[in-house]
Amino acid sequence: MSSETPRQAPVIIITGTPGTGKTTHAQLLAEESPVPLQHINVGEWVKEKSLYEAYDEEWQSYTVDEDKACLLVHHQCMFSDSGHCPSQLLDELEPVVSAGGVILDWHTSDVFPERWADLVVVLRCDHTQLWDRLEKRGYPLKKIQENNEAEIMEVVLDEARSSYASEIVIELKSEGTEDLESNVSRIVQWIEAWRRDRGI
Ligand code: DAT
Repeated sequence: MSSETPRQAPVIIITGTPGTGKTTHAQLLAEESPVPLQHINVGEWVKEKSLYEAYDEEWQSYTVDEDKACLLVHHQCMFSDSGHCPSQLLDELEPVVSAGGVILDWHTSDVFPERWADLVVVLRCDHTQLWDRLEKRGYPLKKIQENNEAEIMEVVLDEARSSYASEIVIELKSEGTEDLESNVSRIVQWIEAWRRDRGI
């Protein structure tokens, strides 16, 4: 829309299989960013806004209400292929995200409109290390296996690559504190360049 004011700060999606370090990265990035960035943990947002339908005990996951948000069944968005997400979740996020200055932290990225994202970071982790992290989280075996397989099959990376322009998708290793620090400083540099390019 022509009436939209240009963003003063970017929208960064941080995605990855659960346990790869999205929230850890998003928190550090929000602290170190040269511009204020609001960290939105989309899973928490869904819970807070009661956009979920039910809590699935077996999977220890929330099933998102299909009328209220996108229908997510065990991390698979049923509407991702059709591109028609009947989503109240997106409606709720729209005014916040379009203003810019947001980090979206979620294990899936293809439900978001392409125009939202200035940068899509896909975190990757060695699957044995991921297994340990998810075990420590107390996930049921089935859920650990499912996520582990998804990481090996590069499900989240493929999804990001097929949803966004290749030049804005970056894949980053998240296996140790050094990775965390270097990833965040790389994103900070990217934010500085993004602002310079726009004369901000
Ligand atoms: P996610 O938000 O992707 O589910 P998280 O940020 O909660 O993941 O991290 C899961 C656990 O793994 C948490 O105990 C922190 C740890 N972790 C994640 N990335 C890490 C990294 N690069 N270095 C060290 N620990 C990391």
